[in-house]
Amino acid sequence: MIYPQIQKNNLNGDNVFVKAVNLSGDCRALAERIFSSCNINTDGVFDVGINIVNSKRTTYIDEISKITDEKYIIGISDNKAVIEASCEKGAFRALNTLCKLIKQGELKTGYCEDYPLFATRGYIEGFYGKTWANDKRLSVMRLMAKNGMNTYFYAPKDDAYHREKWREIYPESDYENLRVLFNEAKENYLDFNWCIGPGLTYKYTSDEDFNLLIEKIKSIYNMGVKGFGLLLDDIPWEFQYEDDAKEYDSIVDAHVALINRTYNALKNIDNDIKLTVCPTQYSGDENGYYISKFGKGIPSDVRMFWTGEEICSRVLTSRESRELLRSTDHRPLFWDNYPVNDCEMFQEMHLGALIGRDKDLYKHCEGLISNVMEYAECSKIPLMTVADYLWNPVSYNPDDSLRNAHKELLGEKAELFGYFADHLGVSCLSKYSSALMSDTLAHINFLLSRGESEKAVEEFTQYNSNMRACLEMLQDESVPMFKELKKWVNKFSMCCDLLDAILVARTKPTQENMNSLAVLTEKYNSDGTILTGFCLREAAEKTLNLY
Ligand code: LTM
Repeated sequence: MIYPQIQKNNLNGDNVFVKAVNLSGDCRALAERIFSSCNINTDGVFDVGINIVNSKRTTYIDEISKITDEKYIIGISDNKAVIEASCEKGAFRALNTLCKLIKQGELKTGYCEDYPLFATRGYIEGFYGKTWANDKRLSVMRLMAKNGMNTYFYAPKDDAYHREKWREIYPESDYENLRVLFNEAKENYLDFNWCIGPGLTYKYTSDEDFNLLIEKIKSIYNMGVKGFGLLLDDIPWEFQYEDDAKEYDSIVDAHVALINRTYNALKNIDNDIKLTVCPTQYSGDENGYYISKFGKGIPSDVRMFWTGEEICSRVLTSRESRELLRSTDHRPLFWDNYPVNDCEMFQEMHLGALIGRDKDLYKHCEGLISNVMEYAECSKIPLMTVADYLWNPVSYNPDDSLRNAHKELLGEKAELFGYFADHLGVSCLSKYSSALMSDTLAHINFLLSRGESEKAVEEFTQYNSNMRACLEMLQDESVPMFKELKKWVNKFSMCCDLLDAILVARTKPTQENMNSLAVLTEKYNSDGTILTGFCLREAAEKTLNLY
């Protein structure tokens, strides 16, 4: 199985083994680039032909009654693959799929038709905390494009030039970094959106501030960017200046006026510019005065962010999307605050798969943009599941998607990594974690209840030893993801010590062993880093009938 899952997959004939390909037809340079990035040579005999055909077959999605430029069709016979798409973007998606099928040895004769169900699928660097280094940014971009995302938002809260110093033009080196990023996005068919958050100090009645805002946006436009975000989240609800309070009845009127003025100025610069905005009320009651007036007051083609019922929402529903549309005349562009782990979530590490988003959400929203963690390498895991959901939400299976993400990112280390990742599922999506550990303990409990104490101890010993092997593997800081996980690995190490001590106390319940268990429990509990959703000692002690 390849991920994201193909919509209509009839590639179910004979196996086709391909070592190298021979390119023909359209988009040769693109095909060359994709195959070489997957280490597949293009001096082989298996013919890959690309036909750019703009027809209903290659553009129309029945499920949403819409045209897309991302659809593609692949036909495979024993000596060739024929790709049909309406443009390079569709061909890009098809080539990535073909590469995955070849690399995973899953290429079979037959036919497939594929397209995304969510129109806008992407991620936003919108967190508080240390901003990502540019090489990390490029690496995440490439990965997410390969997995079918099509949109990127640049909005790091701790980029001073995005918020506090919004009036100032970027220094040369930061500007160059942005240019590199923008070019990478283009190469990977990601819509690049640069965002500005002036609301901490913006004076709504000041022409000078307005001109500075447009000048700043223009400086980014000059490198070719056409997607912009005006973010009014996390700013005061009160006016900062008396003149503003005199001019406007309420803050929402000032926001609507600013957005309309910005929209008109940008459209005068270039009609192709796309604007996305984030209201100050971006979650909660869809029928509130602010959000209703906000949505109804801004142009219909301005996209509006919405984080759901809460800032970090457990669920995102079609019901609330419909309600928001009724109240604001805008379908939400979901700013999904998962996997972000900033502010009060800083002790959590969000490695679980995306869950709790309605399967038919794509019918009622503009799309979904996932807010990432300060930890770029770790973000790749949940982001891959987001990408799978957004491409094919109907077939999306969180467990399978997560397993695939581990395999893709960690290769042969994936299986052992599962013993650690098992405990990093506590987030706004779920209070529970450690499913593998729960299952193991439940089985041990079952064995004990049948009097099979030796077998139970054996099983617990095996589990602890797998945890230890995993811990050993995680010490390897040459793996960039493991380096980011240091704080949680440290807690995991305490967890391993604790589990061993529980086992020792079970087999030799001496006072000394009991005391040592108490010390380790205290150490584990006094560390604020969050690992697992339940009390370890209690669960294990209960299981082993220690007392
Ligand atoms: O969610 C929005 C629109 N804004 C901020 C984010 O920048 C922040 O990362 C998340 C999570 O703390 N919460 C917000 O309110």
